[in-house]
Amino acid sequence: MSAVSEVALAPQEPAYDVERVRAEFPILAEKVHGKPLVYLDNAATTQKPRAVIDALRGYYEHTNANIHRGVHVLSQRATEAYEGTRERVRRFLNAASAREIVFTRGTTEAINLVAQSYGRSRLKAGDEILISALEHHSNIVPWQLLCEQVGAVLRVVPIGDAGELLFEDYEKVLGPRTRLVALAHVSNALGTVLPVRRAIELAHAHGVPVLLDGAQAAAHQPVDVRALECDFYAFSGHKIYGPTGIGVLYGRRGLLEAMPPYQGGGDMIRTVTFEKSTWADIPHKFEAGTPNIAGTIGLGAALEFVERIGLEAIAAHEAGLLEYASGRAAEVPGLRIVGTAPEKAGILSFVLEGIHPHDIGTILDTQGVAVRAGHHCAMPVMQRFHVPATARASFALYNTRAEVDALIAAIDKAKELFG
Ligand code: 7TS
Repeated sequence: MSAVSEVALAPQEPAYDVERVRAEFPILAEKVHGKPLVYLDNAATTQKPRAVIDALRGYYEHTNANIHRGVHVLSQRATEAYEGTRERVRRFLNAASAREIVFTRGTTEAINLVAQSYGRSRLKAGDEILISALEHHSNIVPWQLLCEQVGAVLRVVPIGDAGELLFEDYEKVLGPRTRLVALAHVSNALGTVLPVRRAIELAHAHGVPVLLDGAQAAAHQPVDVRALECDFYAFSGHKIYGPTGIGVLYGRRGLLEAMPPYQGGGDMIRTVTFEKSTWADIPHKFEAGTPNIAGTIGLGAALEFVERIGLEAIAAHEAGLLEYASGRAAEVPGLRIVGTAPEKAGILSFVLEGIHPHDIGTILDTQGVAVRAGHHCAMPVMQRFHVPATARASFALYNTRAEVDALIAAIDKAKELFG
């Protein structure tokens, strides 16, 4: 067969089949207050596909054992599955080596690890850590703790009225005392996608390493740590259709090797005597104690699931939803969208004139629509926009335009009730 006819006979790339995707998530069939569940709180956590639920069940039914220590079959199976997931994460992030992948409890623990290991061993009084004004608390507070411990200074790059990073200010704040830059890849409160590639380039020109908080990015766009050239990248399993209690820290090999352990205990040592202990190689040096083995295997299943659908396709689907939702929301009198940066991920934060966001959240719930209402663990963002809180709809690969319509109908209902 000639190459030409092969192309001609190749099946059409199937369009994104959201109903098929939805069928993989048992929870989406739930009713809430007698109404079909419309789950739009995906930035808080995502629902789990059958593949992940089955992987967890399969692990406990056929594999369960501790890893890295048993000579018996189950322990070998568990170790293979655990380390196999590390390799899968490496591929997912396009890291150079599986040794650069550290399993943590989540994004929060990954950032604390970098602050306490890298930061505490390298930063001194007067050194500066640079973050942005749109960070989640977990990319603020660990640095504040570090600053208290070593006398370093936290510098904050402001954001504009659309929720965009003010890059000129970033260039100004980045200075001779900057020792580390820590930025969200995507803002959880506003949806802003930060210009991280440019930010990294500039930081590196100053010899400053960069940590990216990828909690809101990893499930919604392809992430390539080598193309980004970031030094650390953190994300959470539960926001990418995997279990809670498992997350990832990617760190450049040279940096991780030079860093002291974060926690001490079993599995992270090479030798122990009462006088002195020595450490295992990376990444085990950073994985003290029995890890979340089941969660890791569940994360592996989640990444496989996401890769099967494809992050490009997911990103396109969610961009379509955001565009549709933003258009519909703009038509609602009294509704103000908070976060209108030109580069946005599928997050729609809003306030309604005369109705507190918590009341919006409660009324939406009565209609089966789950959103988050509050400060989204980003209090400085609320202060920046002079709101106590926002209501936030956040989209995932299984959401539909009909669900956006349900959201808008529920908002109309809230307005009706509050007159
Ligand atoms: N960074 C960002 C940008 C986040 O959105 C979150 C969680 C975290 C870090 C922390 O992740 P964890 O898995 O370690 O808790 N964000 C949210 C949210 O927006 N609503 O609930 C949790």
